[in-house]
Amino acid sequence: MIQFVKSAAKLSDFPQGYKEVVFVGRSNAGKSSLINALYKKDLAYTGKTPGKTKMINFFNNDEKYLVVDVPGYGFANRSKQEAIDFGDMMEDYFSRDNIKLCVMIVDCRIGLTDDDVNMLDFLKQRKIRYIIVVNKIDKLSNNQLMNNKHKLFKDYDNCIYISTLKRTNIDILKNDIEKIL
Ligand SMILES: Nc1nc2c(ncn2[C@@H]2O[C@H](COP(=O)(O)OP(=O)(O)OP(=O)(O)O)[C@@H](O)[C@H]2O)c(=O)[nH]1
Ligand SMILES: [Mg+2]
Repeated sequence: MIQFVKSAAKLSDFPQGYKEVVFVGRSNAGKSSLINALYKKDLAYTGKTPGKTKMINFFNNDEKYLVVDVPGYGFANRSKQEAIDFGDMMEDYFSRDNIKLCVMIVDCRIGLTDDDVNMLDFLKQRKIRYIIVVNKIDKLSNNQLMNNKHKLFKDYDNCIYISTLKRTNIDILKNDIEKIL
């Protein structure tokens, strides 16, 4: 069973003692929707407007590991103060050593943004395992998707292509996550 633990914004409030899988990506890429598809309907807040997730949300999966939903980066409407807080919060979050896997969600129509690439560099440097999840494939025809695979994702070999909406490849991804944790 999966259960909400808490929302937190600073180091001293983050839960301790569990392994974690964290879902990162551009605002609106579908992080919270994917968590709901993988674990339980209506667990995390989702929405059409970017910036839905504001704090870091922790969910406990069967006492085995925590599932972590974070706000998206690249959210343009953030105020300056909010942007600073966001940076501090993420820095605090990633300063801990219990993060076993980072699932990066990317929109199949957009590809990896500079923020995504920076994040990947950071993960490699910290030796944190990651999976790149290319989401919203229901929005493209097979031809368009093929094209984007060649154009946008050719440099990234460990991608899994999914649709959260249609549940395409959700079970495969879940299996991959559980294997690592
Ligand atoms: N068509 C389609 N829409 C999707 C898919 N996954 C997510 N969405 C939609 O994308 C929008 C954003 O989803 P969220 O899950 O809230 O995105 P997020 O990455 O958590 O966004 P922030 O919390 O703002 O960082 C919602 O309107 C979702 O319904 C998908 O696979 N296909
Ligand atoms: Mg969200």
